[in-house]
Parts: sequence; structure tokens; C-alpha cells
Amino acid sequence: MPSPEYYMRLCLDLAQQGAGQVAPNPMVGSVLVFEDQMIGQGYHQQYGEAHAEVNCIHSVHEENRSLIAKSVLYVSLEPCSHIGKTPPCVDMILQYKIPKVVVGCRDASEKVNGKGILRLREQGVEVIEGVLEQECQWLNKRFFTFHKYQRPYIIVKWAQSKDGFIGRYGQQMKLSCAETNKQVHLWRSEEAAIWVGYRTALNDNPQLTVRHVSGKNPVRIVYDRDLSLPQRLHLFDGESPTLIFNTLKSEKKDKLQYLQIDESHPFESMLQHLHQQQILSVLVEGGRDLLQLFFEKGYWDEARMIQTPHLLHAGIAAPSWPQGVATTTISGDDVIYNLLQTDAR
Ligand code: AOF
Ligand code: ZN
Repeated sequence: MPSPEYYMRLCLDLAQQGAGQVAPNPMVGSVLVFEDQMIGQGYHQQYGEAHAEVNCIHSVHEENRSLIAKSVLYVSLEPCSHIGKTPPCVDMILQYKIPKVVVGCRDASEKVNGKGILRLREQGVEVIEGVLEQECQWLNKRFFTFHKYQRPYIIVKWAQSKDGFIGRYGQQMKLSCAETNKQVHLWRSEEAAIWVGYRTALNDNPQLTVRHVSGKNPVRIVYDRDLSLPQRLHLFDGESPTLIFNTLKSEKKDKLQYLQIDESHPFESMLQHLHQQQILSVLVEGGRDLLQLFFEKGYWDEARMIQTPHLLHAGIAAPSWPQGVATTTISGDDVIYNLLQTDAR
């Protein structure tokens, strides 16, 4: 008979199929098992629509319906107990008299956070927790960071020459190779938003859209304190939703949103706004001062540094990043370093 980990792994694989469609909800997968026979499977497919457990129970064939009340439900996230866009999954589990539920990890959102498991137990359902817990949390790292710290999951990213420069002053340069550029566009498509500094927006005039791969454009973010960025910049071209933080006005015009922030602590104020807007993750693409600020404030979860083979000899020094164990991958001529924030916060 396969182990609980086996079935949880299936849940994780199913959950993954919701990638790109369910945010700001988490990706969740579920299977229903009678003895060693899987009689149902499902995942959360689309934001605002049925949860994994519902799709799983509905997938059971007519002839197996009578087995539901004798089966074990595996689900990668704690079943919800609140009424959101859909009814509580806990109610459905009780209604179908499922006697045992195996949960990957708890739901960190305030609305649930242990209440789903408690209700099931109170109603006499056997609940096993923590099967492949770390993997289940890792799959929804953006969702968990968002709810735990009330801010988006933050990835800081930059490319630097072999001798430690990210570019030359006043000169736009591409250091990374074509293969890496494709990778960066994939990264853009995976996050809810992309953030650049004022001077990067002005000097480099980046488009900040997804082009080398197919995928969703992230929301573009910049802090334009006095609203002095010229309208000719790509940022204002209406290609994708764009958020201009500033100290003068709040206003929405088509895809362009101006948001006035509290000048006494601008950075925290911006992160709070992103939380309110349900932006689960941000890719910070520079420049140097903005990257360094994220590091200094400790507001980062992942750093991705692209090391290229160029020698620049002079220019803008790369940000100094915290000590830690990074993993490396080869990308064409470049090496990508990936460093994770250790959870000592
Ligand atoms: C589950 N199974 O598959 C998911 C859950 O507005 P709603 O009704 O869609 O509820 C969204 C919340 O439900 C979300 O913030 C998270 O706490 C939980 N997600 N729960 O039991 C699922 N996707
Ligand atoms: Zn639910």
C-alpha cells in the first residue's frame, strides 16, 4: 500500500497545475483514496472557482460514490473553514462523511489558520498533519510569506560583470547572454509585480514586460516621488498595469494607477499598499540603490545574481549581499546564484 507521502506527492503535482491561474489564492491539490485505490483527484484550477477538495470529490465516478464515506482525503493545504468566494471545504468533507483527512500544511491566512483542522477534529474526523509539510509550504512560498509578514514575497535580481559591476554610469548595458534573458522573462511571468528604481526607469527606459517567453505581464512598480518621470517612458505606454507610487496624488486611469504614500516611511508604506492590493510577489530588477535598500531593510526572500564573464574595470558596483549558501546554475555563458533568506526573522 503506498505511503501517505506518495499520495501527498500526487497532491503537490496536481496543485502545480494551477500555477499562474489561482493567485492570490494558493495552489492546492487533493486525492481521495479508498484502501489503496485512488477514486478521486482534483486541484484548485482558477481563482474564485472551486477549491481542490471540491473538484476532487466531484471527480468520483457514480459507481464509487458509496466509497467516499470510507475513504481518506489527502490535501496539500488545510481545508478552509470560511465562506469566501466559495463555501467552506470543511462543510463538504463533513457532508460526505469522510472519516479521515491527511493535510500537508496549515493555511497561514488569518481566515483559516488551524480553524479548518480544529473543526474537522471537533466533528470527529481523524486528521493527520504535516505530511511533506516543507514541500507543501515551499510550493506556496509567496502565499505564506504574504500572510505571515503582510508583504509580498520579494526576489531581488541583478546581473554583474566578473569584476563586480552592474553597469557603467549613464550608459545602458546588457551584460547577460540570450539564454539568461529568456530566463529573466520567465521569472517576470512568474511574479505578480516587477519593481525598478526611479533612475533605472528614467535612464534605461525599460519595458518590464514578458517578451522572450509567453506568460502574463507583471504589474510594473516605480516610486516617482514628485511625479517627474516623463510620460514618453515605456512605463506609461499602457502595455501592462502600472503602479506609480508618489507623494502627491492617488488616481486611476486605465492601466495606470497613481498611489500617494506616507512620506515619513515611504518604503514600508509602499509594501503595505502592495499587501492591500493582494500582490503576492515582487521581482526587484534594480538599480543598485533599490536593491541595496531591500537588503538593508531585510525585506527580501530570495536573491538571484547573474554572474557574467565580462570585465568592466569600472562602473556601478554590484550590491553587497548577505552571506549564505547559494545554489548555482549554468545559463549559457552566465552563472546564476540563488540565495534564500534563512528564516531567522
Ligand atoms: C482550500 N482548498 O483548494 C484552496 C484554499 O475566496 P475563496 O472561497 O476561493 O477562498 C480563498 C481562500 O481559501 C484562500 O485565501 C486560502 O486561505 C484558501 N484556499 N483552501 O481548502 C483550496 N485554494
Ligand atoms: Zn476550501
